[in-house]
Amino acid sequence: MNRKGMTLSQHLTESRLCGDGDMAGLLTTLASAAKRISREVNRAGLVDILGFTGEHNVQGEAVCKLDVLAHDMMIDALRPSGHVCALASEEAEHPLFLAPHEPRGPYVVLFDPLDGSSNIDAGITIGTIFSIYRAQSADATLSDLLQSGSRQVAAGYALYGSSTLFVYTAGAGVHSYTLDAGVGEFRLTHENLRMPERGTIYSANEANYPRWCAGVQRYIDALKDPDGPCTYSARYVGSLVADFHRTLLYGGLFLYPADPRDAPNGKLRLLYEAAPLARIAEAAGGRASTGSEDVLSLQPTALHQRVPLFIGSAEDVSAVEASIRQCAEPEPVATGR
Ligand code: AHM
Ligand code: MG
Repeated sequence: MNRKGMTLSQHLTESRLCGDGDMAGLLTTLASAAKRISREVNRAGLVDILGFTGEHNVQGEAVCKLDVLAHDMMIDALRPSGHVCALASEEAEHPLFLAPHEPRGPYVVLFDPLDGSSNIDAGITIGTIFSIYRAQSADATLSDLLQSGSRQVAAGYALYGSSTLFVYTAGAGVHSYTLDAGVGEFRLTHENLRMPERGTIYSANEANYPRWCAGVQRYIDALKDPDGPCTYSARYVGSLVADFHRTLLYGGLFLYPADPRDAPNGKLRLLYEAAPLARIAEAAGGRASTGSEDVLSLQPTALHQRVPLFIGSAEDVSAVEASIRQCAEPEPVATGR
């Protein structure tokens, strides 16, 4: 049977996702929210939802009207779904714990409702990233939201670009679906995606280069060395979810290193961005690192914690880690006679 083109619900039924909750139902809920957000993103210029609200979020960033709309749509879809007991959003300072009288399920979901906000008004690709864990009990607490990325039971994203895509992993492979907007269905376009072991693209905001550590600078210099093989190209959308999706398909490295002036702990958020994408990268054969540790091994200490991020093809991530390690090691002392 040609599986390509099957609907998300058909594919979820076939995949027989196991666990003590209705993971297929939760993913369907997230896909429905993505369809609604996609519709708003598509017509954003026609209605008054471009631009800023005038507010700043917990990270001090200016909030866009579409950020708020996407956040509300995610909460409105997930809260009554019966699949979750707690939610956390990059756009909200505090998590939402469902009350006992609300329909509660075994999962907690953390999400970035609209990643790449700075691109919204220019019609450039943006997305929604989500991360799913199992809670200890329906009376979830903050510790259920602060679990290490390795404990994620599923993760994924929706991409609002030239097509609307839905990508997820629930342990067995990474699958990608394209929205057939005419009929309102996500259809399978890539099953069991594998990231190339090495790529030829690096992706970074290179304006920050002067403030990267020597190991990262040296690694990027080597990729551009005119006397080297010069096999790499640079691509940077400025929406993590879009830069990651390209890296997933074509391979290479996305990096957002720490920057002592503007982002001493990195810019990207561990729980809403780095961990879910790390989960997908690893399920597709890639890697994600802070430069010295696997992202999935980190134990979060705060909901809105940031991390440096190096994510992509396994060999590219290991190579930049090696360069960082080398530069951190003390220079060998000359031992002349
Ligand atoms: P956002 O979630 O508020 O949009 O912020 C995160 C975004 C990422 O999508 C992207 O990789 C990064 O910030 C871009 O940062 P910069 O503009 O510094 O290059
Ligand atoms: Mg983001």
